[in-house]
Parts: sequence; C-alpha cells; structure tokens
Amino acid sequence: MRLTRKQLDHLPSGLARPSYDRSQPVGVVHLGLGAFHRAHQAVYFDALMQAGERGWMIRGASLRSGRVAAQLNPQDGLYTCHVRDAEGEARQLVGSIHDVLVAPDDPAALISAMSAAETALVTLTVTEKGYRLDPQSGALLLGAADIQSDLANPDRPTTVPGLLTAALAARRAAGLAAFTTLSCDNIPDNGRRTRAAVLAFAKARDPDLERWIADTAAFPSSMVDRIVPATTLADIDALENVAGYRDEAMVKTEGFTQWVVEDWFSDRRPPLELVGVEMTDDVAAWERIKLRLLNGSHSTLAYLGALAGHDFVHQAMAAPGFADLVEAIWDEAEPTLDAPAGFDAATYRNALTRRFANPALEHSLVQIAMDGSQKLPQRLLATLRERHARGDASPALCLAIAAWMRWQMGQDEQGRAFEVDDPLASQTRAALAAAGPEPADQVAALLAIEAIFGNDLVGRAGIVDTLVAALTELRSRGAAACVASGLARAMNPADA
Ligand code: CS2
Repeated sequence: MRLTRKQLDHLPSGLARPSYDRSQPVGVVHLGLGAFHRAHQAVYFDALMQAGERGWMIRGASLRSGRVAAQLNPQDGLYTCHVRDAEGEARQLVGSIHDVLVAPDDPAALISAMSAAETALVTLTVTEKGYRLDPQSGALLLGAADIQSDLANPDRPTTVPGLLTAALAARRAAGLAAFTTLSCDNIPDNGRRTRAAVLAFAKARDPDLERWIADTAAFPSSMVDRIVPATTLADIDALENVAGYRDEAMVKTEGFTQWVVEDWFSDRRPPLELVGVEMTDDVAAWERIKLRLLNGSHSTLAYLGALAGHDFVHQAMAAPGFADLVEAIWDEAEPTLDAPAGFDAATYRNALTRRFANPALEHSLVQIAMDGSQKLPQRLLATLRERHARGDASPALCLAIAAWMRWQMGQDEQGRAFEVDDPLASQTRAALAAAGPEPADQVAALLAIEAIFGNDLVGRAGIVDTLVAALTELRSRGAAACVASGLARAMNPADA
C-alpha cells in the first residue's frame, strides 16, 4: 500500500503525523528538493504549522530530473522521516510539502510559484556547484555556457541565479515585495554569495533590476546541520516491512539537527525560533565551526576511508587510526575558529565523534567524496591557509588533501577504476595525465588548478613538501596503513 493522504486513517496509530490543515497557502518555494531538505527545513516548517502558525506550506522544485516529483506527488507530498540513532529509532510523517515541480519541464510554473503573492521565502539546497560560482573566489561563472544561455533566454532559465533573477523580476513587475532568498547549503557566507551571484546575473540583464534587488531583497546566511545519507531501496523495503506502507520518498537521518539563520528578511518572516531555530545577527562563526570541524573531517574520512576499502562513515571511524586522524584534523582546525557565545569545542567534538560512529545510518563515504573540488576550499584549504599564515604546520590537513589528490586518479588501491564524481573531474584528470607518475609533479599539477587552490599555495614550500610526502606514502603504503600508523601526527615538515 502506497502512502497517500487517503491512507492516513489506515496507518499505525502510534505514528506521528500532521494534524494541521494541509490546504493552507504555500509560503515557501524550495529549490533542490533532495533528501536533505526533507530531513531538515521541511521538518522545521512541519513543526511550525503543527504549532499553529499558518501559511508555510512548501512547494518544492527539482532543478534536473523528475525523480523526486515521481516519489512525492503520488503521495500527496507526504513522507516519513526515519530517525535512527545508536540508542533507537523514531518515525514521523511530515506534511509540510504541498507538491513538487520539475523545473526543466516547466520553468514558467516555477517562476510563477516564486513570484506568487503568498510566497515570502525561497529556500535552497542546490549543493555547492548549483550556485555556479568559482569555488575558490565565490564569483559568478559569468562565462559558463549555462549562465550565458540563461542571459540569452531570461524567461526559460535553467540555473539558480537565472531562476531567482527571473522570479524577482516578475515580482518587481507585479509590484510585489522581493521574497527572502535563504541558502541552506554548506558554503561560507552562503547568503552573501547567493546575493552576489544574483546581482551579477541581474546586472548583466538589466542594471535597474540589479538596483531594485540590491535595495529591497534579503539574502540571509544560514548554517544547517543534520546528517542525511541517501535513501536506499533497502531502506524503503525495510520500512514497508515494519510499518505496512510503501513510502518511495522516505528519508533517514540522525536525531541531531541544527539550524542557525541570520535574522534578515525582506517579506513575511516565519517565526522559526518557535521550533528551535537559532535566529542571530552573526552566522559566520557557526558556519566556520561546522564547515571546518564537521565537514572538514567528513571529507577526510571520505577519501581516506574509501581508499582504505570502507563503505560507510561508522566503519571508517572504527578502523585503526581513523578516530585519531579525525582528532588531529580538529586539533588543527580549532585554533582557527572564533567561538560564539555558548560554543564549547570539547562538547562539540565529543558529539561529532558519537554522530560519526552512528552505525544505524550507513552513511556512504562515496556520497561525501562527491564534488570535492567544490568542498575542499571551505572545508580544508581555508584552515590550511590560516595556519600557514601563523607559521603552524598542518600535517593532518595535508594528508586529507593528498588523499583527495589520490582519489582524483580514479583508481582504487586494487587497481580498479571508479568514476570521480565532480564537476572539475576532467580538469583534474588532464592535470594528472600531463604530470606523469612522480608525486611531486602530480601535486604541482593539481595545485595549479586555481578554481580550487587559488594561486597562493603552489609556492609554499612547507605545504607542498608535506603534500608530496603524504601522497608518496599513500601511493606506496595505502591509506589504511598510513592512517593506522598515525602518519598525520608523524609527518613533521621541515618548514611550515
Ligand atoms: C557531508 C554533508 O556529503 C557531505 O559532503 O559532509 O552533507 C554533511 O553530512 C552535512 O553537512 C551534515 O550537516
């Protein structure tokens, strides 16, 4: 039996479900309706309407395929959020999603949803690469073919800056206030960067429009945190077996959840503080903590753990030396953080250790390894730069970056080929092909890719030598042995 509104009465009576009126107006349009949104923002809006606030139903949009629409629309937007921790599990039916549009099928429908009078908020989880920014500088890729095509066809945009600008232009033409654009992706200063991308795009279209957006539209930054592995067919089958209904749109996640939002809104503002969201004037410190501690060590585990032959985060965490490597990454990152009031690094690190060790999530390392070129700058390289400027060595960060470099070879330690899933994969492949077999040449060739590394790291002897030493060890001894032997703590660069 497929989950639908009609089936609600036949579901197990203990299952938590929405008791609010789901026909109330849509106030939020969400771009990029993946598992993360369903386990995070949609759960907060569900709680908000459950608490009696009205007008915050979500119209989701997929920017590429019709897969999520085919999962959710036949279920009237309903789905299960399945929380799994080492201590136990809990299931909840979430009702905040009204329906899902598929942007490539009908961009006009999405633009009209965003420009509808009731829409106050456009939220985004489009992943790092979805913003069409240079990952290192954060500038809009104005020369990219898809951006150029959106500028030539402003009414049929396919990119995020093109869609947001088209919808803001429609609101301006209709005499409506600008909606608030709320980025929920793991990029630093995500609000400022989204704003800069939209302004750069709008300027190329119409300088008056750019001015109107600059003067009236809010782009708050936010920090989002919840571990949400991709749902598998086995998860869906298992839920059906225990719960008695089939839910093609279910998501699995951990109990932990956090959302810190900059309090800057241009239209109606959802009172998210009622449901545990922290509204603040300064998100930057929280963003940095999360990107450098959680995401930095996640990427470290992903490359080294997958190279060592593990499938999931909790398996890597249990393998010899990995938990200590994660501690070494945190030791290097912690001095670069400005702790906001209420933040205690030891407590945060302990909680992260427990979260990563959660065996019930089965969080795939390859999922985290994806799109490394877009993630490295804020997760590992910014920390490395700051430490270097202070004269501090960073052997653990260098081992993690060398593991990313090893990953770019697209061949595991048994010589089996795999696909490097990354928008810059063809560039890293070409750099490695031109470099030949020597680790020193490979490091130099990859460091020369400015979109990832900027132009300042390539000349820093302490960093380059440590990367070459780490890549040499990884290639000769393999990741498991390097981590088990405590290589990160042992590498002692002559000159940081
Ligand atoms: C992960 C994140 O896939 C990844 O790159 O590091 O999705 C991580 O699970 C979330 O940011 C946790 O909040």
